Formats: sequence, C-alpha cells, structure tokens
Amino acid sequence: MKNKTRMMNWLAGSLLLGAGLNTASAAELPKLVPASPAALQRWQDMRFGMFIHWGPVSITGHEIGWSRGAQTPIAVYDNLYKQFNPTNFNAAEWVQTARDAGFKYMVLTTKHHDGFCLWDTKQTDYNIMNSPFGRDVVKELADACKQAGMAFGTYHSVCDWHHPDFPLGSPGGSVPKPHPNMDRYTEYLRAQVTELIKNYGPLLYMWFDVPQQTGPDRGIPTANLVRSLQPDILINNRVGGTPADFDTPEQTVGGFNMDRPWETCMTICQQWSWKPNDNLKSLSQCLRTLIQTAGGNGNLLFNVGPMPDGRIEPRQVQRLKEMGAWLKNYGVTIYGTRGGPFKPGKWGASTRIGNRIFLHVFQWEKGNQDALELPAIAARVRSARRLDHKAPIQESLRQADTPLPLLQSVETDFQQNEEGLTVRMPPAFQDPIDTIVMLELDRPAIQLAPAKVGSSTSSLSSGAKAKASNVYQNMSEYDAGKAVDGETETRWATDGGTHEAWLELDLGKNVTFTRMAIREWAEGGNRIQRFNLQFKEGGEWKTIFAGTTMGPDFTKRFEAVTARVVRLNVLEATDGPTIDEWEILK
Ligand code: FHN
Repeated sequence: MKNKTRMMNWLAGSLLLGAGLNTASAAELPKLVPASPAALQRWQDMRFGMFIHWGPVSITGHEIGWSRGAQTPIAVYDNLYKQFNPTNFNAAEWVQTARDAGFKYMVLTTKHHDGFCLWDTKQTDYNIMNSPFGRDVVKELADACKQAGMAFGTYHSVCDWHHPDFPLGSPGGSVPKPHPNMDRYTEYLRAQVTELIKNYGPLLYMWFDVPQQTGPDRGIPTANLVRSLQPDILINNRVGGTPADFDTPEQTVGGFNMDRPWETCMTICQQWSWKPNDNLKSLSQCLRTLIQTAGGNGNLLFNVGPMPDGRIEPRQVQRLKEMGAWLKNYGVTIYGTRGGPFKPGKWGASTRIGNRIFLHVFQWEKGNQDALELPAIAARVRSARRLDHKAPIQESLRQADTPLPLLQSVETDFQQNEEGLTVRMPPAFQDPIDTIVMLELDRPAIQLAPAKVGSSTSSLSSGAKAKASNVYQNMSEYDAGKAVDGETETRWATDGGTHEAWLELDLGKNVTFTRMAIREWAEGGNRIQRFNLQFKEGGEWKTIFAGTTMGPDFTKRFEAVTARVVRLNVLEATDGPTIDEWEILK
C-alpha cells in the first residue's frame, strides 16, 4: 500500500504542480514544437490502446519499479534479469490478442523506473540482450505490430532509480544517489530515446513517465529532439515541465474535455506488472470505463502485465476477448467518435459522429417509466433506434459517409420538445451493461454544445456556499465549492497527510431533504475510513448518519431533515480526503 500511495502522491504532485525544477526563466525556455493536428486526430480516432508493463520483475510478482528496494531487495531485483527467460513470448500472439480485444495501438514499457531495457540498447549492458532470453523484445513487438497494421508506441521512464547518474534511487526515488550527474543522465536518456525512434519507429508516440528532477529546461529540449526525429510523433504530458500533446489521467476516467486531448491509463487488474491472482476487473467495469472515456472525448490505454514466461494470463486474454466481441458489434459507437454532447455521468455517456449521437445508457430512471430525460439540444432528432446486433440488418442504415459496418437497430420510443428529450426503454431491452440508442439528427452532431445530464441540476446542494477545514495547497482548483459544482471531473481536495477534515455547506435557506449522494474521488482509493453527516439546528450540530468507508458511489436515504447548514465530518482518513461531488436530494 505504501508503494501505491507513494506512486499516487508522485502522480498527484508532479501532474498538478509540474516538476517545477526549472533553472531558466520563462523567457529563456525553449519553445515546444507543436504536435501534428492530423497525427492527434488519427490517434484520437483509435480510442483504445493496449498498455503492457513487463520486465524481469514479473518473476517476483511485485510491482515494476516500485518494489525495487521495497518488497524485493535492490541486489536481488537488479539481478533478476540473469534468470529472465520468457521462452513463451510470442509477439505475434500478443498482437493477435490485441486485435481480438479491439485495441488499435500497443504501448510497451521499454524502460521503467528500474532502469532495465527491453531492447538492444548500446547505452548500457543492463538490457534484455544480456539475459538468458537474449532477444530484442521491443524489436519483435514493433515488427509484429507493423506486420499486423497495429500502431506501436513506447513507454519510457524519465526517472531511473538504477542509473548511477540519476539523482534519486530506490525505493521509489526516495534515496539520493551518492554521485549524481543529471546532465550526463539526460544525455543517456536522449540517446536511448533516439535509438527507440530511429531503430523501432515510426512510433505512434513517446509515453514518458515520472519526470522526477526534470523541469522544462530539460523536458522541452527532449520533447523537441523526439519531434525532430519523427515530426508526426505524439508526446504525453510527462516528459518534464511541459503539458506537451495530451493529458494522462491515471486509474480514473478523465474529465470531459473537447479542447485538449487526453488518455486515461488504467490496469485491467490492480497492479501494472504481473501479479499472481490479482483482482481482475469485470467485463462491465472494463466496458463502462471505455465508454465513459470515449464519452469524455478521451482515449483509453488499458494495461496488462504479462507473466514471467512471456504469456499474457489466460484470464486477462479472455476478458479482452469479451471486450473485443462487444466492440465487434458496437465499435462503431467508439472508434472515430468524439465525446458528448451529453456529458458522462452515472446515467452513462454519449459519443457522436456525423449526424449521429450514440447514447450509452447505464441506468434508466425506474421511477420514471424506465425513461432517460436529456436536456434540450440545438438540433432536431429525426429518429431514435436501439442498436442490437441480434436485430435484422437494415441495408438502409449503412453509413454512407464513413466505412462503418451496418447498424442493426430497432425503432425506439422518444419525445422531443423545447424542454428536452425523453427516451423510453422497456426493461426487456435494457442491457445490463450498456443500452445503446442512436439518435439521427438534422445536422452534424459535433456542432452541439456539451450538456450535463440528470441529478446535478436537481441537487439542493448545487452551487451552495461551501467552506472546508483544509484545501489542497490552498489552490482554488480544489476548493470546497468544487464538491457542489455539478461537475464530476472537479473535486474538493485536501493536503496529503490530512487525516481529519470537514466540509460545510450553506444551502441558502431551510430545505427539506431525505437523501445524500457523495462521490469520494475514485483514483485516491477509499481514503475515508470514518465519517458522519450533520445538520445545524438551533446552533447545535445534529448527526444524520455516521459511517465508515465511503467510496465513489455512497448514497444514504433517511427520515426527512429540514436544515440550511450541513456538514461532512471526516473523522479518520488514510490520506487527504477528497470529494468529487456531494448531492443533497429531496
Ligand atoms: O510509477 C508508474 C507506474 O508504475 C505506472 O507505470 C504508471 C502508468 O501510468 N505510471 C507511474 C505512476 O504514475
């Protein structure tokens, strides 16, 4: 757990505050060469990529990089490669697994924080060619991807806890090296990045990671070197000191954003690298993550950790095959689409392409005749049809403007007026994971402004005056009001290491309510261990409910309460409590 917390704190810190180790003033900083818009568009159309975390560490079953000097002593960890001989590794099989899953690109860890290199690098002997396996894994996978028409990208860790010149060492970058030389290390890093692009490219992108000790004065020149070697390559926001081309929310679905590309990276289990009997996500979790990501206008980089013998665990292969079967029928609602116009939420998500909106409905309003109420849009809906791969094929529905497969669909009950749109779905046709309704419009769907769906407008706490005992770095992006702004992609956050805190809402007047729904920030894990909910009456605090863990989907119904001021008291938390959204409902 410690490693994971350290990993998350690194992520929260460096992505939020930038690596900030800049020695040059803004005026002297080099300018980042911008990305190719066409390359960005091509990558966004792909929507779904396979992340692969692999290396000799898989022998131990512990986390790559982070277990060095933690669960596994450094001397043992650094010699694992001498017994690494994954004779069942077959790049073509990995690529076939990716194709069967519906992935459109693959990304392999070429070097993680442990410094071990999975290719025939001339910069260090600490590489796969000096293992019993003795084969260039990066080359074999890159070639197999090319052969199959699968895009290939490389993950490359900026930090290197093994390399003597990198200032920080294991565990987790927490121990300073005796004789660091960051200039020499940066040259080493750039020499390896050059090898990867020149010898294994063209690459879809360089996915840099954990840019410890690397501010814009180093990060931007490295990014520009990458761009000079392959002008249409993409670069993520972790090269150091620059947001570069796209954001990388981790282990959570990123916020709806039509302006800046982003890609959620997430594990299919819990650990990034191989872990025996790890918790495998359900098909519903996997598909809904993909749908919510595409609905937010993002890509999903979904991770597997192959076993020490070179195979991907059969359980994971099976889960990926199930995703692929769904995408075979409904990939038309994901690939090539853009997010929205209806923003993702508990209700589901929406994607759009041409004059079509695809509603991905996770929950219908039982108390409202199994309807879905949507806000008004500036377009006329010509038809609503439920996609059903078992329905008869209608040649007429072939998409003339894009080479999309036939859409097998069934007419669906909907009403539209100036208030909004209501779609009804009999329970018999409600899919337990995702019911897809295609709306045909009288204009291009991309023209429509994004719109929020559902309960946030009905929450009595929407826009309430909020205050809290603590706000992360006193940053307005994380202040108390972010817990009641109706946006699940913003949140109230507190400083790391905060174990108690309160969040107080002034609802503006006495209101009567019977329900609360609180979303604890999913990426942070269940930090809240004990809490209570109170309201103020006659100057005294009265407790409505006292609980233990909260999680991302906490709801509680209780006897009607009438009050103006309410408070969430976090009495015990493993780390800084943070709330996406707090709804108070009649
Ligand atoms: O520390 C790494 C972690 O091992 C993994 O590679 C993830 C993938 O995005 N990146 C870092 C944690 O943010």
